[in-house]
Amino acid sequence: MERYYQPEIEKAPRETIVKLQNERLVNTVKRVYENVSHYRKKMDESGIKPEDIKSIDDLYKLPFSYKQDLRDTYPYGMFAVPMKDVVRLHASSGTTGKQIVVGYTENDLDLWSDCCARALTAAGCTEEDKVHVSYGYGLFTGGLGADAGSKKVGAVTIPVSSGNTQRQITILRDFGSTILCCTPSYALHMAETLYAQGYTKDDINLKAGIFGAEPWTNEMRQQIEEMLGIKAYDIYGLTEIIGPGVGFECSEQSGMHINEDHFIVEVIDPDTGEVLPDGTQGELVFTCITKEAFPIIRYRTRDIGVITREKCSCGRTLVKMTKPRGRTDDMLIIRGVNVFPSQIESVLIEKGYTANYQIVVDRENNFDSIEVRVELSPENFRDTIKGLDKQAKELSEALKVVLGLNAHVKLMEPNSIPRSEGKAVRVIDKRKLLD
Ligand code: DLL
Repeated sequence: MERYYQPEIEKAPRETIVKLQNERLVNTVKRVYENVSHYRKKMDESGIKPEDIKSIDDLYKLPFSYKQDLRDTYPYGMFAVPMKDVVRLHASSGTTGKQIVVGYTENDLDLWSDCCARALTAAGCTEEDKVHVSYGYGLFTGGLGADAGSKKVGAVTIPVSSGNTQRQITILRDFGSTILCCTPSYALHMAETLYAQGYTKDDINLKAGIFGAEPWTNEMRQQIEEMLGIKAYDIYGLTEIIGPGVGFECSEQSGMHINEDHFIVEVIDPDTGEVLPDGTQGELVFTCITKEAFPIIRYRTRDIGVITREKCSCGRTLVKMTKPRGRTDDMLIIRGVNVFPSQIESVLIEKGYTANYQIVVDRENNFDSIEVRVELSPENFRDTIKGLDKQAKELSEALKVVLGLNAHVKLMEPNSIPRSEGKAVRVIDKRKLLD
């Protein structure tokens, strides 16, 4: 039996959703124009006044927002309420060293937990369940987002956070977790650790998992489902919009319903910015229409996908998006952490290395690894092994500060990284992440 957390919205007739979206968009645009100088300036430059936006049909007239805007206004320049009304901050990687920061009011946290509660409920979660959250807690939105959704549903929340896989397995077994929330690669890693310890799916009590924050294939879904004896559901989101729960999968497991009463989705041609018809592949763009502290307008996610309004067997009428099919930029997601090659490059240059480097990403035993190969120049070459080891360690530590990840550093002899005649090949991603 299909469960809904807010059936009045999730199964609402199209007209109801459009009416909500129209009202909410008009209000949001007015609010950001009045309260955020960044939007006022951008709208003035494009000759758009809030009164020009009368319904969602006018959305295309508004200027896009980009990650760069968050950097330019860092840290709080795009907040639409005074700081006294902000009760939480989250952050995620920017394209260089600095993180991008987003804020939430009490109401924002509440609607975010509703979005996550819809996702959990669609995966079968009730107040009888024990939700094991292994997304990281902290500035990353995964942990606290899933946690808040579980609290709303009234389930037992087990806030394990990420890491220490042995301990995760002990908790899964001893506490009888029934729903697992983590990245799909970590779910597989946990499954393998479980079997390596001599257990099987019969030794745990899981029935479902809600996995996202990184791309994963349907083959991976099958593997996870078989090993853990569960149904594995996808969940999509990004810090700039709210965190997890922008979209979530239902029993049909064929794409994610977007919480359209809070976020308007558009698909655009990434080159021209033109809005594309439903069913066409393009870049996903979201507009927040209910958030108070950080209501971003027409945010270019860089995620490539397709949306469809075909009837879904689950009964929900909310529009569906496919699994993201890649990105229009070079962002990598490693163990759920967003990494831009430019962040690595800035560290290398700051530490006096040349820009001759290569990033090799791999996945072994469902655990992502990242190796940064960097060429030494005659000036920074130390000719003792001890000296080289020390140098590699120092660089790895500097990278960890910026990326929040352990990267293996391999120092290479001068001129040993292949030069390309065209664009430099900086990233070698050996993982197979797309179907
Ligand atoms: O990853 C939020 C999240 C947490 C989503 C937990 C789901 C579960 P960011 O760190 O800002 O936020 O990364 C956002 O991750 O633009 C996508 O490229 C990618 N991404 C998120 N969910 C999925 C998914 C969180 N289900 C970026 N499939 C997004 C593929 C995903 N990619």
